[in-house]
Amino acid sequence: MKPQSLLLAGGALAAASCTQPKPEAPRLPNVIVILADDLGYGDLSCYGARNVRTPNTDALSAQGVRFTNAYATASVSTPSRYSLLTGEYAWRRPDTDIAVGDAGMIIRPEQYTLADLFKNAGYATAAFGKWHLGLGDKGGEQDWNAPLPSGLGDIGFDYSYIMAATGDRVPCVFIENGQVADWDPSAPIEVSYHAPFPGEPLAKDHPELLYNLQPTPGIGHNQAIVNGIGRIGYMKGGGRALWKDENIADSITVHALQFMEAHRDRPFFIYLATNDVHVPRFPHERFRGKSGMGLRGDAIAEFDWTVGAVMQKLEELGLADDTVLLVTSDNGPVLEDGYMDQAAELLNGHDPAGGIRGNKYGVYEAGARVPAILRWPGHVPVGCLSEALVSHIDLFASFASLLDARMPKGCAPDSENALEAWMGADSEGRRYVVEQANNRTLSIRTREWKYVEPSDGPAQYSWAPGSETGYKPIPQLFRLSEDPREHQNVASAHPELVARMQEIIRREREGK
Ligand code: NG6
Ligand code: CA
Repeated sequence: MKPQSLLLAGGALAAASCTQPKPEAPRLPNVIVILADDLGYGDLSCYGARNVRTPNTDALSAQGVRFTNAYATASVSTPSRYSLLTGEYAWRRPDTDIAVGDAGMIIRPEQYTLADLFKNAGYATAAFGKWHLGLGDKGGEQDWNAPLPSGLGDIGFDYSYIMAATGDRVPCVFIENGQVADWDPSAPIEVSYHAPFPGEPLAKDHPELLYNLQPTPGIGHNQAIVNGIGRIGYMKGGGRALWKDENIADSITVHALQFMEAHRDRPFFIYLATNDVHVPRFPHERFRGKSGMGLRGDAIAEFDWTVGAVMQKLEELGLADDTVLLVTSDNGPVLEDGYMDQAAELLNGHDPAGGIRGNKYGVYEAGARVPAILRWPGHVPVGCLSEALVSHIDLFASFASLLDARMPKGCAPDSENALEAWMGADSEGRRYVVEQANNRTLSIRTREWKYVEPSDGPAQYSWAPGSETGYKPIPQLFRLSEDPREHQNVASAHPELVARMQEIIRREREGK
């Protein structure tokens, strides 16, 4: 076992060791991955958040390992989730960028997924919440009023209760096991990402119907209106199946809790992808005002509630010690993301990026460096702070190792067994991590350095004012050990290092 560093109260780094407990239970543990949406590196109190309190997540950190160098594979959702669930870098495929709401299944049934891995090891498997990886055989042609011809059941999930894409994209309904939940025969659903439906009011023409949230003028979210909120895409019908944004966290969480209860007697794998804290941020009434930062901060409180509800259910079921619980995020934070929710104006000293540079969409550290906390009593050190370099890409092979499961040839090609690091026993982790930005610019993060390849993308996306992309036509190199905020591009002073980093990217692109 390698030495670990331990963070003491007050943030001081002490040269102590995390004591690694001896594994005992032979029973395979349940595994729950709670994946937040757009939750930044600094958005939890245990990562230094101000104004909002996240006691439930903080408690997990006190009982397990909290990572300071954990990475999603991308700074946006679809590629990040694709990689987590398949163990393949999303940029290897052309169709893994931010998906429209009626995209067809991006993960193909013949792919071996993380859910397949658990299912074949005898687990009950389920997915809840935000999906954003497409449904049905063919994009744009789904019949939302009938069972979808392909779905999560084909890629290893026994049960699913999901949103097809994101909260801001139609269709605004939950899909349960491949069919619209609470489908309303009196209001058949039609969805289009091309043309509006005659007679359906659009957000861009009817601001008076947007009683819950207004889109930022000139940016988008101005097509269909559902629950007094403008969306991306056109939609008709839905009736009683339409979600109410303020109830989304409850719906997702309650379904997950029910699944836990129903499968308490056998190991289960749960992929619980919250809608919090993605736009439109519209948490339930009981979280309003909790953060003093408006809707975004209150959505963080709501996210923490979900974490607490899962933990409480585990305790109730007597499973708290037999469960690996990982809490993390799909990508970094964004403030202005298309709705007038005053996320930036109300920060009041809070830094969603937790002191590092960047945001969702972009190349800098806060784009893909995310909170990650892993709890598994008796197996991972308690209250441990790990600086190991870990990436979601390795969860696949690491869980395979945990289960002692065989992986079919060719599956999860980019995933490495980093179980020791994820369990807090290896304080080094990966030699380097690959990060992908929204336009597929790749970066390499080593323990000491961060390299960003040249890119001809825009400095800012018109639809995310306030966020920087970091795309530059020149190589960027930062010495993170001295310049954690990536302020000083030292590429020209280190041509050999730049060449080496570029070579790593070239080899990764070629599949090594
Ligand atoms: C953008 C959306 C943004 C968000 C993002 C995907 C507009 C103006 N902006 O195009 O609101 O949905 O896509 O976010 O449409 S992600 O977290 O799912 O990657
Ligand atoms: Ca996201």
